[in-house]
Amino acid sequence: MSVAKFQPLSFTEYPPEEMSRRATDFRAHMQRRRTVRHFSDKPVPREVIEECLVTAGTAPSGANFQPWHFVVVSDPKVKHEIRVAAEEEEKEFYQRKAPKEWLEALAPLGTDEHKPFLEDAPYLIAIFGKNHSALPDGRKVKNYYVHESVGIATGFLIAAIYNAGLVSLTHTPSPMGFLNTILNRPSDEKPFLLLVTGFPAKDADVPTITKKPLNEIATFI
Ligand code: IYR
Repeated sequence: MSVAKFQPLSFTEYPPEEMSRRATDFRAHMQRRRTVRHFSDKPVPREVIEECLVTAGTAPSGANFQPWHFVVVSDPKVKHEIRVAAEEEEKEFYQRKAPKEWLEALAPLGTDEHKPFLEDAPYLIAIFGKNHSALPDGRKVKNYYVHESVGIATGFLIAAIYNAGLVSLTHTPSPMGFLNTILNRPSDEKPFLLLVTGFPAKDADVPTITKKPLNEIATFI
C-alpha cells in the first residue's frame, strides 16, 4: 500500500464583492450556453480540444482513479461509420422502442432519427467509463463511482468547450455498444456519451426552453 503524501494547498480567497462578481459573471456566462444540434464544418484547432480534455481530466473521481477515456474522432470515414450505426439505433428508438410518453417529452426538442451533425461537426468526442484500472504494478483493480466520476468530468468538458467559444451536443444513441467496435475500445470500457463539438452552423437555431428557477431546484435549511 502506498503512503499518503501531502503538500500545501494553492488557494486564492477573494474579497466578498469580488467573490459575488465572479459568481454572477460565471452564472451569466453559463446561462448563455445552449445545446446545439446544427454544426458548421468549420475546423477547430486540435490544441483547443486538447486543452479542454486536460480540463476534463482535472475532475474529481472515486479514489482519484480517473476512470475515463476520451476518443476524439475527426476522421470523416469514422464519423460516417458512427453516423450510420447511431441512426440505425435511433430509427429503432423513434419508430419502435420509445414509449409514447418519452416521445412526448422529446417533442419540444424537435429531435428525430436523422443525425447529420455526426458528420458535419469537426469533432465527435466519445466518452468511455472504465470499470477497472491497471495499477503501476500491473494489478487490475475495480474503479469506484464510475458514473459519478465520468459525469463530473463530462460536465467539466462541456463547460470548457463552451468557455473556449465552441458549442457541443450531448448525444446518447442507445445502446451505444457500436462505439466499442468502431473505435476499438475494450469491452471493459462502457460508452458514456458522444459529445459532438464544433462551431454552430450559421443558421443554427435552438428550441425555446427554460431552466427551472433557483427556488425550484434548491432548498436552504
Ligand atoms: N437519443 C435520442 C433521443 C433523445 C433522448 C433524450 I432523454 C434527449 O434529451 C434527446 C434525445 C436522440 O438523440 O435523438
